[in-house]
Amino acid sequence: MRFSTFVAALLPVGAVFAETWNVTVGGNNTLTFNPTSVNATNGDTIAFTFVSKNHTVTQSSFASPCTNLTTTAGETILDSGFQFIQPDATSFPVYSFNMANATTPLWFYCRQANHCQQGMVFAVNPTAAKSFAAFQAAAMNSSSTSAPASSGGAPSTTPSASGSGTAPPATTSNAAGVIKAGSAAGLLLTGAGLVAGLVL
Ligand SMILES: *[C@@H]1O[C@H](CO)[C@@H](O)[C@H](O)[C@H]1NC(C)=O
Ligand SMILES: *[C@@H]1O[C@H](CO)[C@@H](O)[C@H](O)[C@H]1NC(C)=O
Ligand SMILES: *[C@@H]1O[C@H](CO)[C@@H](O)[C@H](O)[C@H]1NC(C)=O
Ligand SMILES: *[C@@H]1O[C@H](CO)[C@@H](O)[C@H](O)[C@H]1NC(C)=O
Ligand SMILES: *[C@@H]1O[C@H](CO)[C@@H](O)[C@H](O)[C@H]1NC(C)=O
Ligand SMILES: *[C@@H]1O[C@H](CO)[C@@H](O)[C@H](O)[C@H]1NC(C)=O
Ligand SMILES: *[C@@H]1O[C@H](CO)[C@@H](O)[C@H](O)[C@H]1NC(C)=O
Ligand SMILES: [Cu+2]
Repeated sequence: MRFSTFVAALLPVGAVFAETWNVTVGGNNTLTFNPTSVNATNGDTIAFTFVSKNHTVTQSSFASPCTNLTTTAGETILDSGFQFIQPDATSFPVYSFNMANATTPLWFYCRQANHCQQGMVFAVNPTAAKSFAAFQAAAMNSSSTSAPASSGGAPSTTPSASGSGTAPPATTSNAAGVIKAGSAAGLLLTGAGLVAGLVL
Protein backbone atom coordinates (compact mmCIF):
# COMPACT_ATOMS: atom_id res chain seq x y z
CA MET A 1 0.00 0.00 0.00
CA ARG A 2 2.60 2.54 1.06
CA PHE A 3 4.91 1.49 -1.69
CA SER A 4 2.34 1.92 -4.44
CA THR A 5 1.23 5.27 -3.04
CA PHE A 6 4.84 6.35 -3.09
CA VAL A 7 5.34 5.17 -6.68
CA ALA A 8 2.12 6.80 -7.82
CA ALA A 9 3.28 10.09 -6.37
CA LEU A 10 6.54 9.89 -8.28
CA LEU A 11 4.99 8.84 -11.56
CA PRO A 12 2.07 10.98 -12.71
CA VAL A 13 -0.28 8.56 -14.42
CA GLY A 14 -0.94 10.67 -17.50
CA ALA A 15 2.70 11.34 -18.15
CA VAL A 16 4.10 7.88 -17.65
CA PHE A 17 1.33 5.43 -18.43
CA ALA A 18 -0.40 7.28 -21.27
CA GLU A 19 -2.68 4.85 -23.02
CA THR A 20 -4.38 4.68 -26.36
CA TRP A 21 -8.06 3.84 -26.21
CA ASN A 22 -9.17 2.22 -29.44
CA VAL A 23 -12.75 2.78 -30.49
CA THR A 24 -14.26 1.03 -33.50
CA VAL A 25 -16.78 3.10 -35.45
CA GLY A 26 -19.38 1.13 -37.38
CA GLY A 27 -18.15 -2.31 -36.45
CA ASN A 28 -20.08 -5.15 -38.12
CA ASN A 29 -21.94 -2.50 -40.13
CA THR A 30 -23.72 -1.31 -37.00
CA LEU A 31 -24.40 2.31 -36.00
CA THR A 32 -22.15 2.08 -32.99
CA PHE A 33 -19.03 3.22 -31.25
CA ASN A 34 -17.41 0.23 -29.57
CA PRO A 35 -16.76 0.61 -26.69
CA THR A 36 -19.45 3.20 -26.03
CA SER A 37 -17.32 5.00 -23.45
CA VAL A 38 -13.81 5.00 -22.05
CA ASN A 39 -12.24 6.26 -18.86
CA ALA A 40 -9.16 8.21 -19.84
CA THR A 41 -6.52 10.13 -17.93
CA ASN A 42 -4.58 13.22 -18.96
CA GLY A 43 -2.28 12.48 -21.86
CA ASP A 44 -4.22 9.45 -23.08
CA THR A 45 -5.13 9.19 -26.75
CA ILE A 46 -8.59 8.27 -27.97
CA ALA A 47 -8.31 6.72 -31.43
CA PHE A 48 -11.40 6.07 -33.56
CA THR A 49 -11.09 3.58 -36.41
CA PHE A 50 -13.83 3.90 -39.04
CA VAL A 51 -14.66 0.50 -40.51
CA SER A 52 -17.98 0.82 -42.35
CA LYS A 53 -20.55 3.15 -43.93
CA ASN A 54 -20.10 6.91 -43.60
CA HIS A 55 -19.86 8.16 -40.05
CA THR A 56 -18.33 10.99 -38.06
CA VAL A 57 -17.23 11.40 -34.50
CA THR A 58 -18.21 14.92 -33.48
CA GLN A 59 -18.10 16.61 -30.11
CA SER A 60 -21.43 17.55 -28.54
CA SER A 61 -22.58 18.18 -24.99
CA PHE A 62 -24.41 16.20 -22.34
CA ALA A 63 -27.33 18.62 -22.59
CA SER A 64 -27.56 18.50 -26.41
CA PRO A 65 -26.25 15.10 -27.49
CA CYS A 66 -26.98 15.47 -31.21
CA THR A 67 -25.75 19.05 -31.71
CA ASN A 68 -22.22 20.26 -32.44
CA LEU A 69 -20.40 21.71 -29.48
CA THR A 70 -18.94 24.96 -30.78
CA THR A 71 -16.51 27.62 -29.66
CA THR A 72 -17.84 31.12 -29.13
CA ALA A 73 -16.69 31.74 -32.73
CA GLY A 74 -19.09 29.03 -33.87
CA GLU A 75 -16.44 26.48 -34.77
CA THR A 76 -17.04 22.83 -33.96
CA ILE A 77 -14.44 21.69 -31.48
CA LEU A 78 -13.63 18.08 -32.32
CA ASP A 79 -14.95 16.60 -35.57
CA SER A 80 -13.56 13.85 -37.77
CA GLY A 81 -15.55 14.86 -40.82
CA PHE A 82 -17.45 12.18 -42.72
CA GLN A 83 -15.37 9.05 -43.20
CA PHE A 84 -16.80 7.00 -46.04
CA ILE A 85 -15.62 3.39 -46.06
CA GLN A 86 -15.95 1.26 -49.17
CA PRO A 87 -17.55 -2.12 -48.41
CA ASP A 88 -14.38 -3.84 -49.68
CA ALA A 89 -11.94 -1.48 -47.94
CA THR A 90 -8.74 -3.02 -46.61
CA SER A 91 -7.39 0.03 -44.77
CA PHE A 92 -9.35 2.19 -42.40
CA PRO A 93 -8.97 5.83 -41.41
CA VAL A 94 -8.16 6.68 -37.81
CA TYR A 95 -9.13 9.94 -36.12
CA SER A 96 -7.56 10.64 -32.76
CA PHE A 97 -7.21 13.29 -30.10
CA ASN A 98 -5.43 13.62 -26.79
CA MET A 99 -7.13 14.07 -23.44
CA ALA A 100 -6.09 17.41 -21.99
CA ASN A 101 -8.37 17.58 -18.97
CA ALA A 102 -9.67 14.28 -17.71
CA THR A 103 -11.81 15.91 -15.04
CA THR A 104 -14.18 17.19 -17.72
CA PRO A 105 -16.34 14.51 -19.38
CA LEU A 106 -16.46 14.72 -23.19
CA TRP A 107 -19.51 13.82 -25.25
CA PHE A 108 -19.67 12.80 -28.91
CA TYR A 109 -22.14 11.79 -31.61
CA CYS A 110 -22.22 10.78 -35.25
CA ARG A 111 -23.46 13.55 -37.55
CA GLN A 112 -24.82 11.22 -40.24
CA ALA A 113 -28.58 11.68 -40.67
CA ASN A 114 -30.46 10.26 -37.68
CA HIS A 115 -27.58 8.09 -36.45
CA CYS A 116 -27.50 10.03 -33.18
CA GLN A 117 -31.21 9.47 -32.71
CA GLN A 118 -30.50 5.77 -33.17
CA GLY A 119 -28.07 5.95 -30.25
CA MET A 120 -24.76 6.40 -32.09
CA VAL A 121 -23.04 8.34 -29.32
CA PHE A 122 -19.84 8.06 -27.30
CA ALA A 123 -18.47 9.46 -24.04
CA VAL A 124 -15.14 9.96 -22.34
CA ASN A 125 -15.23 9.87 -18.55
CA PRO A 126 -18.97 9.86 -17.95
CA THR A 127 -19.95 10.17 -14.28
CA ALA A 128 -22.68 8.75 -12.08
CA ALA A 129 -24.57 12.04 -12.39
CA LYS A 130 -23.96 12.31 -16.15
CA SER A 131 -23.93 8.70 -17.25
CA PHE A 132 -23.49 7.28 -20.70
CA ALA A 133 -26.91 5.64 -20.41
CA ALA A 134 -28.58 8.99 -19.66
CA PHE A 135 -26.67 10.66 -22.51
CA GLN A 136 -27.68 7.97 -24.99
CA ALA A 137 -31.30 8.05 -23.84
CA ALA A 138 -31.36 11.81 -24.39
CA ALA A 139 -29.80 11.35 -27.84
CA MET A 140 -32.48 8.85 -28.80
CA ASN A 141 -35.10 11.29 -27.57
CA SER A 142 -33.65 14.19 -29.60
CA SER A 143 -35.43 15.96 -32.40
CA SER A 144 -34.05 14.72 -35.72
CA THR A 145 -33.67 18.28 -37.00
CA SER A 146 -30.77 19.42 -34.87
CA ALA A 147 -30.13 23.10 -35.30
CA PRO A 148 -26.75 24.62 -34.53
CA ALA A 149 -26.52 25.75 -30.91
CA SER A 150 -24.87 29.02 -31.87
CA SER A 151 -26.54 32.14 -33.21
CA GLY A 152 -26.90 30.87 -36.73
CA GLY A 153 -24.02 32.06 -38.92
CA ALA A 154 -22.75 29.86 -41.74
CA PRO A 155 -20.60 26.99 -40.49
CA SER A 156 -16.94 27.90 -40.51
CA THR A 157 -14.56 25.92 -42.69
CA THR A 158 -11.50 27.29 -40.93
CA PRO A 159 -9.64 24.68 -38.93
CA SER A 160 -10.17 25.39 -35.27
CA ALA A 161 -7.40 26.64 -33.07
CA SER A 162 -7.10 25.14 -29.63
CA GLY A 163 -9.21 27.84 -28.04
CA SER A 164 -11.92 25.71 -26.49
CA GLY A 165 -10.09 24.58 -23.41
CA THR A 166 -11.70 21.15 -23.45
CA ALA A 167 -9.24 19.39 -25.71
CA PRO A 168 -6.28 20.18 -27.92
CA PRO A 169 -6.46 20.16 -31.74
CA ALA A 170 -6.94 16.72 -33.13
CA THR A 171 -5.40 14.92 -36.01
CA THR A 172 -6.65 12.25 -38.34
CA SER A 173 -4.29 9.84 -39.89
CA ASN A 174 -3.97 6.60 -41.76
CA ALA A 175 -1.52 5.18 -44.23
CA ALA A 176 -2.68 7.77 -46.75
CA GLY A 177 -1.57 10.73 -44.67
CA VAL A 178 -2.56 13.12 -41.92
CA ILE A 179 -5.28 15.72 -41.84
CA LYS A 180 -6.23 18.16 -39.14
CA ALA A 181 -9.56 18.48 -37.43
CA GLY A 182 -11.77 20.63 -39.57
CA SER A 183 -10.07 19.93 -42.88
CA ALA A 184 -11.78 18.11 -45.70
CA ALA A 185 -12.50 14.47 -45.05
CA GLY A 186 -12.16 13.95 -48.79
CA LEU A 187 -8.42 13.56 -48.37
CA LEU A 188 -9.08 10.11 -47.01
CA LEU A 189 -11.85 9.27 -49.39
CA THR A 190 -10.30 9.49 -52.81
CA GLY A 191 -12.08 7.27 -55.25
CA ALA A 192 -15.25 7.03 -53.17
CA GLY A 193 -18.08 6.93 -55.63
CA LEU A 194 -21.13 5.28 -54.13
CA VAL A 195 -24.42 7.08 -53.82
CA ALA A 196 -24.64 8.53 -50.33
CA GLY A 197 -28.13 7.15 -49.79
CA LEU A 198 -26.85 3.60 -49.97
CA VAL A 199 -24.71 3.94 -46.93
CA LEU A 200 -26.80 5.91 -44.47
C1 LIG B 1 -4.80 0.44 -29.24
O1 LIG B 1 -4.16 0.08 -30.44
C2 LIG B 1 -2.76 0.30 -30.40
C3 LIG B 1 -2.22 0.02 -31.78
O2 LIG B 1 -2.74 -1.18 -32.28
C4 LIG B 1 -2.15 -0.59 -29.32
O3 LIG B 1 -0.75 -0.35 -29.23
C5 LIG B 1 -2.78 -0.28 -27.98
O4 LIG B 1 -2.31 -1.17 -26.99
C6 LIG B 1 -4.29 -0.39 -28.07
N1 LIG B 1 -4.87 0.09 -26.81
C7 LIG B 1 -5.75 -0.61 -26.12
C8 LIG B 1 -6.24 0.05 -24.85
O5 LIG B 1 -6.17 -1.71 -26.47
C1 LIG C 1 -18.67 -7.78 -34.22
O1 LIG C 1 -19.37 -8.97 -33.92
C2 LIG C 1 -18.57 -9.94 -33.26
C3 LIG C 1 -19.39 -11.23 -33.13
O2 LIG C 1 -20.67 -10.92 -32.60
C4 LIG C 1 -18.14 -9.38 -31.90
O3 LIG C 1 -17.32 -10.31 -31.22
C5 LIG C 1 -17.36 -8.10 -32.10
O4 LIG C 1 -17.05 -7.51 -30.86
C6 LIG C 1 -18.18 -7.12 -32.93
N1 LIG C 1 -17.34 -5.97 -33.24
C7 LIG C 1 -17.74 -4.73 -33.05
C8 LIG C 1 -16.76 -3.66 -33.39
O5 LIG C 1 -18.86 -4.46 -32.62
C1 LIG D 1 -15.40 4.20 -15.70
O1 LIG D 1 -15.25 4.40 -14.29
C2 LIG D 1 -16.47 4.27 -13.56
C3 LIG D 1 -16.18 4.60 -12.11
O2 LIG D 1 -15.60 5.85 -12.01
C4 LIG D 1 -17.01 2.87 -13.72
O3 LIG D 1 -18.23 2.76 -13.06
C5 LIG D 1 -17.19 2.56 -15.21
O4 LIG D 1 -17.58 1.23 -15.37
C6 LIG D 1 -15.93 2.81 -15.98
N1 LIG D 1 -16.21 2.69 -17.40
C7 LIG D 1 -15.42 2.02 -18.23
C8 LIG D 1 -15.85 2.01 -19.66
O5 LIG D 1 -14.40 1.46 -17.85
C1 LIG E 1 -10.39 20.92 -16.01
O1 LIG E 1 -11.80 20.84 -15.96
C2 LIG E 1 -12.31 21.22 -14.68
C3 LIG E 1 -13.80 20.91 -14.65
O2 LIG E 1 -14.44 21.42 -15.81
C4 LIG E 1 -11.99 22.68 -14.43
O3 LIG E 1 -12.48 23.08 -13.17
C5 LIG E 1 -10.49 22.86 -14.49
O4 LIG E 1 -10.17 24.25 -14.38
C6 LIG E 1 -9.89 22.33 -15.78
N1 LIG E 1 -8.45 22.34 -15.69
C7 LIG E 1 -7.70 22.80 -16.66
C8 LIG E 1 -6.23 22.70 -16.46
O5 LIG E 1 -8.18 23.27 -17.70
C1 LIG F 1 -37.96 13.44 -24.30
O1 LIG F 1 -38.26 14.69 -25.00
C2 LIG F 1 -39.44 15.32 -24.53
C3 LIG F 1 -39.71 16.49 -25.45
O2 LIG F 1 -38.52 17.26 -25.64
C4 LIG F 1 -39.25 15.73 -23.08
O3 LIG F 1 -40.41 16.35 -22.60
C5 LIG F 1 -38.97 14.48 -22.24
O4 LIG F 1 -38.67 14.87 -20.91
C6 LIG F 1 -37.76 13.74 -22.82
N1 LIG F 1 -37.58 12.48 -22.10
C7 LIG F 1 -36.39 12.06 -21.69
C8 LIG F 1 -36.33 10.74 -21.04
O5 LIG F 1 -35.37 12.73 -21.86
C1 LIG G 1 -21.00 20.60 -37.26
O1 LIG G 1 -19.61 20.80 -37.44
C2 LIG G 1 -19.13 20.37 -38.69
C3 LIG G 1 -17.62 20.52 -38.69
O2 LIG G 1 -17.25 21.83 -38.47
C4 LIG G 1 -19.80 21.19 -39.81
O3 LIG G 1 -19.34 20.74 -41.06
C5 LIG G 1 -21.28 21.00 -39.70
O4 LIG G 1 -21.93 21.83 -40.67
C6 LIG G 1 -21.78 21.38 -38.32
N1 LIG G 1 -23.20 21.08 -38.21
C7 LIG G 1 -24.10 21.98 -37.88
C8 LIG G 1 -25.52 21.52 -37.84
O5 LIG G 1 -23.78 23.13 -37.62
C1 LIG H 1 -21.18 10.88 -46.51
O1 LIG H 1 -22.27 11.49 -45.87
C2 LIG H 1 -22.35 12.89 -46.10
C3 LIG H 1 -23.50 13.46 -45.27
O2 LIG H 1 -24.67 12.76 -45.48
C4 LIG H 1 -22.53 13.17 -47.56
O3 LIG H 1 -22.55 14.56 -47.79
C5 LIG H 1 -21.38 12.56 -48.34
O4 LIG H 1 -21.61 12.71 -49.72
C6 LIG H 1 -21.27 11.08 -48.00
N1 LIG H 1 -20.08 10.54 -48.67
C7 LIG H 1 -20.14 9.55 -49.58
C8 LIG H 1 -18.85 9.21 -50.24
O5 LIG H 1 -21.17 8.96 -49.83
CU1 LIG I 1 -23.01 7.26 -38.02
